[in-house]
Amino acid sequence: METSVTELSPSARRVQDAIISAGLECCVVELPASTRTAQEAADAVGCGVGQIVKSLVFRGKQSGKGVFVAASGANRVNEKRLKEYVGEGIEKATPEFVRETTGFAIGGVSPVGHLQPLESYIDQDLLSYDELWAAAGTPNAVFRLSPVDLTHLTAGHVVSIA
Ligand code: 5CA
Repeated sequence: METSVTELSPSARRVQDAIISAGLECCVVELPASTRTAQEAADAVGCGVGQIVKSLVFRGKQSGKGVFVAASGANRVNEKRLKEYVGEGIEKATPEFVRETTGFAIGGVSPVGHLQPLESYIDQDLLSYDELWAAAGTPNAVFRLSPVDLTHLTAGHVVSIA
């Protein structure tokens, strides 16, 4: 029998599987509207831009390691502060490095389901909301989560980073 449930695209499926593996019940949804930017995602789900989890990747200048930051959509990451937390100079990742480490293309980078384990930081401002929304692998896939879910999924250090 036909149902209205359509399959998730492969990247969104990878995120959904990672959520399930972590023991959480958040559901990835693929929307008709673009969720490529934090503002578009907020408009699409009807929340404030501050409740959008911006998934950013940086690269350690000396070690070359990937550093993941989950920031509030309302904030700009203070790179000087991030450098102090990481303990070395950092630079914004290239789109190629983002894909290599997370497996996602910019605009759909999720906080979960990365190809490589990344040292992770969480913007403390995200903890002031009951409900957050994060990208789920594609520029129109998102999932709703709580701040506790986010800390669980990323094992990130909660820091002041705005
Ligand atoms: N899907 C939405 C939110 S649910 C989303 O992915 N938004 S985002 O803000 O998390 O991702 C876009 C981010 O990717 C931008 O804030 C920016 O920091 C980063 N980005 C955009 N273009 C580039 C680029 N050319 N190189 C590196 N990073 C980029």
